[in-house]
Amino acid sequence: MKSKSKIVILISTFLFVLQVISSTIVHWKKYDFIRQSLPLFCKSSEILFSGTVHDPLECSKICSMKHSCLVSSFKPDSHECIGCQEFRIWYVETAPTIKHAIEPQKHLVSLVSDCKEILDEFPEAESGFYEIKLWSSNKTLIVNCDMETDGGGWTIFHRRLDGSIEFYRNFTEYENGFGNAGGELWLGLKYIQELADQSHSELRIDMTNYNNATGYEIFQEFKLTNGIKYTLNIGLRDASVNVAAGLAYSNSVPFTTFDRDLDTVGSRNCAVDRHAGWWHRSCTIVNLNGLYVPPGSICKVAGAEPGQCDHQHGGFDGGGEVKLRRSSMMLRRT
Ligand SMILES: [Ca+2]
Repeated sequence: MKSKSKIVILISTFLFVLQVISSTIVHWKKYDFIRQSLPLFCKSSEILFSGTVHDPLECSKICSMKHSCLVSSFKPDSHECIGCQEFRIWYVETAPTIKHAIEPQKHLVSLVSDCKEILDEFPEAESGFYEIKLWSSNKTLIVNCDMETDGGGWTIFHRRLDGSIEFYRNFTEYENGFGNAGGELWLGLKYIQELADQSHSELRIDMTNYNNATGYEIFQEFKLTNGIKYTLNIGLRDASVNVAAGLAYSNSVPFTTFDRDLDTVGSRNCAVDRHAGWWHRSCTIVNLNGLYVPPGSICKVAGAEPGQCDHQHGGFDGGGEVKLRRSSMMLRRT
């Protein structure tokens, strides 16, 4: 009897472990995700099933059993569960550092082309990190979407926060991008150009100085033209701006880096003078890619004259002499 009990216990244990393992496999197989407050993310035409279930695992299991179900979603407060036939949007994470958060989902393919499309389809979408697929190249990118400022739908392509990323880079780096969506970022000229080429877009730049005063400029048309010259084309400055940062001075100007001089100054390279790849004319008023200089630090790069600070991360009402703590640039289809 004893040995029979042992066998029963062993079999029961084995079955239990097997169930746990298979549950775990099922749980991850369909890349299910849990939403705390937002509506479940799949378009109504793509909903395969919906209903109330006990927990996310049950939701995932139902999806796993249906061949055409690509992703399931569970809402903890109402216990709603849906399965989608087509994966549309992957909401990544709102954490400031996203590297680990996005790793498990990297293989997922989403079909939204920018933050504006996300907001159009899901008006309650929150600011955060989303995977998008660019409309022409089909390149997938993780982008940071601002869904709050002035109605939201902004795709952020430039951001300075803390000086953690070096912005004195060559043309190839400016073309392909550097930094990351969760921190300091330059998305890349070729991607910015493609995003802006999708339709009419507006451009917004935001700045915060070291007194924590904020300012912004908006331009009604934004394009990067002339192929790999990435010439800045911005339309009229929106009347709602609250600072005159001076980006309009760079209008119709190609992008210059220290290894690719397209500015209008024959005797020198503005990217070297201003320590930044930028749309330098001769040279610039606002310098959002310049040297990050916290308060108390000396604004000094090799070759600069003593007291010369126009190579710093600067630009506010009145121009680049004002040090900036933060800045961002973003675009939105109109
Ligand atoms: Ca030059």
